[in-house]
Amino acid sequence: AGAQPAGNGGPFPPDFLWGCATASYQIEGAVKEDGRGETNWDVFAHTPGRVANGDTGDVACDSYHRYQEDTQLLKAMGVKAYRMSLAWSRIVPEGRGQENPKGLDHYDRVIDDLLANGITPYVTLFHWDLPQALPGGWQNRDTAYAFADYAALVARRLSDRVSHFMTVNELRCFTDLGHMQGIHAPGLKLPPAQVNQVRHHGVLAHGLGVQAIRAHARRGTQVGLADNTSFFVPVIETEAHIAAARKATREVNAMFLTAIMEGRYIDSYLEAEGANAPKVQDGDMKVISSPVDFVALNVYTPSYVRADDAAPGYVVLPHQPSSPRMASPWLYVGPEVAYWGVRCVHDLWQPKALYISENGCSADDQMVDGRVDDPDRVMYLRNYLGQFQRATREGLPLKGYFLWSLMDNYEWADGYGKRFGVHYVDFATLKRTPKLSAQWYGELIRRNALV
Ligand code: GBH
Repeated sequence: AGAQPAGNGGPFPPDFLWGCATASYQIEGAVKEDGRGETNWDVFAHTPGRVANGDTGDVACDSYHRYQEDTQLLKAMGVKAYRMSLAWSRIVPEGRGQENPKGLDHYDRVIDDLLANGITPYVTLFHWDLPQALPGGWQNRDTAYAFADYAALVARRLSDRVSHFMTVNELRCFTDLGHMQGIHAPGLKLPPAQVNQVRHHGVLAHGLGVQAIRAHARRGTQVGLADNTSFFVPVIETEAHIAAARKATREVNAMFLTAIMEGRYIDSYLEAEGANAPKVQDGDMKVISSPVDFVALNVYTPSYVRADDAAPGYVVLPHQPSSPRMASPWLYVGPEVAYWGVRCVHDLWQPKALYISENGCSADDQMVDGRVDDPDRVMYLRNYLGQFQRATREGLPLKGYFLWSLMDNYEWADGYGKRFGVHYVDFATLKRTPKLSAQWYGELIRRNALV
């Protein structure tokens, strides 16, 4: 296999873990059921003008009631693992304090159903649906401690059956999109110092979460995070350009993955932020860099870089008007990012294991005569998977892949207008229909090879 050129197909490692991913607010619905507390996304989605078409997650895919059907969709594709998130506010409705037994009972049932069908759950503790009752949300340092208490509770209850936890999903999204750009909940546009503080609370929550899981979960439980690191592709594969991609990866992610892996805010970040740098308490950086068992990456859009003689030694190249994109305007296509994302994270920090916690795309899927043919998605997945395969061939410790997403769902500020699923969901009837890509993914899993 070593002699095969990258991206030309062939087998994956024998124990490669094939999965699909979803997130609680995007699929569950049932927002007022069984004692679930309100979240920041309930409030945001119900605020006029915030989400395309006024869409909310009130019903979503109704997976709260249809989870058994979802398990069967996974099973039909031969998927071995399911990355799901828990709604914090079902388990602790006010974010801290009183727990809600019905919330944990629900996730007990979901997890038992997956296990009974031979599917391994990978559980994300926080995928953006923050209990609204937490005062100040992520602007308040206390939220990080509340998260740790919730993580401890989940670990005690579920770690007899769940062996892989991810603390948070995509630090940059719930911090910056929510508090700087204002396009996600809670919809704020804060000044830089406050944004940096929110980011600090985010990485602190991750670190406290890692410690809580270690302290309360069954021994051997694996813990990491799902990060949408900004990834860089060297335009030309020479040492100088590769070094530029590595440096860009380290510096652009300084407030997130770099801090987590290195236990400090690197000089370039502190210098750039100056007086706006986060206020850090004694011991914070040690907590933030609590050792993780794996790093999981959400890989979508590429950025291309080239080496440069002037500081900082790299130039991030803007996308061109001609750059190919999928159905979401932000979703540029650049399959090499799949290889270079994994490679740069490995070169910089050597995490023990890497996963792809999300990869997939939106496409203009249409149901015609009861079928949904989505050759664009198949094209996209085949190309990205060829590049992940290159990483495995070169011996990088990439252990598994979670396709985003099992089914069309609530795409945050885009509402139901952007479809990422390998199953089509008719949001009027909530009927799920496998797209051609689901059949393709099932065949890939069956052969454990790109075909
Ligand atoms: C991931 O976000 C999320 O984890 C997942 O929940 C989501 O459904 C999936 O990917 C697909 O988006 O409107 O141009 O300003 C990926 C990160 C966050 C990138 C929202 C695009 C909007 C950019 N995405 N962001 S824009």
